Amino acid sequence: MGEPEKILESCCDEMVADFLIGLGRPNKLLIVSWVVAVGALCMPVYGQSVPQYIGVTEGIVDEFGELLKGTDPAAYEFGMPVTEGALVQILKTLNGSIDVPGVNGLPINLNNTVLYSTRIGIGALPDMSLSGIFGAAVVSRPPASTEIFVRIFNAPYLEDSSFYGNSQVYTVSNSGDNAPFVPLIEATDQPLDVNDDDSDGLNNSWEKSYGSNPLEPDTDGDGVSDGTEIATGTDLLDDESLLIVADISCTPNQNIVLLWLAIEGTSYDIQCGQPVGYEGQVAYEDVINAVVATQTEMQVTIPADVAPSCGMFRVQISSAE
Ligand SMILES: [Ca+2]
Ligand SMILES: [Ca+2]
Ligand SMILES: [Ca+2]
Ligand SMILES: [Ca+2]
Repeated sequence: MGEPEKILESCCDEMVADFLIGLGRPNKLLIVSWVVAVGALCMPVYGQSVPQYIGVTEGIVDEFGELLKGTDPAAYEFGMPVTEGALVQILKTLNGSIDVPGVNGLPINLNNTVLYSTRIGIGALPDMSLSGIFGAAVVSRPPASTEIFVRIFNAPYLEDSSFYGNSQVYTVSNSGDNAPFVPLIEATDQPLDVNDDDSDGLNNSWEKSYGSNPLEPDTDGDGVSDGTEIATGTDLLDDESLLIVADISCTPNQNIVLLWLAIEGTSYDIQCGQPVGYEGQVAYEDVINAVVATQTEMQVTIPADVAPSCGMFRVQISSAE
C-alpha cells in the first residue's frame, strides 16, 4: 500500500524529461528525432522494443489552482529526505472509455487497470520539481494498439487524495515508433467523493481538501455552516472568522440601516433574530430576501414596520435554489 511501483530507473527518464521541459510546447518532429537517439542508447540494455515515453510539458495545478507538488529528483541522488510528489498513474482502458474511479481512487471495474505509477517531479530537472510536471520512460512498453491514459491525483497517496484529473486516451503504436504520449491535463479538479454526507453544501472531497469535518455541518462551531463559510470567503476552521454585519444604525424615524462587506454578484438574505430557550440560542427569520451585492460595501435599510422590535440582525448568503 502507499508506495507506488517504481518504473523510472533507466537512464532515459531524466533525459526525456529534460527535453520535454526545455521544449516548452510539444514539437513532434523534435521530440521524435530526440527520442530516436535516446531510444538507441537505452535499447540494448533490455533487448526489446523502445520504451513508451510519457511526459507533460505544462504544469498541472490542483483543485485550488496551485501547481502540484513534485518529488525532487535531487533528493534521491544526494541522499536528502524525499518529499513525495503527487501520484501519477498510467492506466490501460479496454474499450477506450475512461471510467470514474471509486471514492478510494481505485478503478471500479476491469475496463481501467493501473499499469504503472510514478510521481509529479520525477523525470523533471531538480530545480523544476515543483513545476507540476513529470516525465517517464515506460521500459515495459505496452503492446501496440493498447489504449492508455494518465490519471493524476492531488496528493502522494490515494488515501490522502481528494481530487484527480484524467488525460485523453492514447493508442500505443508499434514498437518501432518512438512517438511520445503527451497527456493533456490542466488540473486535478475532479472530486473523488461527490457526496455531501452532512448536507452543509461542501462535498466530501472539498471537506478533505479544506480539512473540515465531513460529518459536521459547522466544523468550527461559529454558527455558520462550512459551505456558507466557503461561499462567503471566511475560514471554516476558525470560529472567529465569519461573515458579520459591519455596522448597524438607526435613522431618526426608527428605520434600521445595516452595512456589511459583500462579494459582488452574491445574493444575501437579511435576517432578524429573537432569543429562544435558555442557552443564548437565537431564532432568525428573513426580513429582506435576495439582496444582490453590486459593490463590496453593501447597505440596506429595514423599515421600522418590518422589524419593529428586533435587537439582532444578521446577513447571510441566500440559500441555493
Ligand atoms: Ca459536507
Ligand atoms: Ca462539514
Ligand atoms: Ca463555521
Ligand atoms: Ca469560521
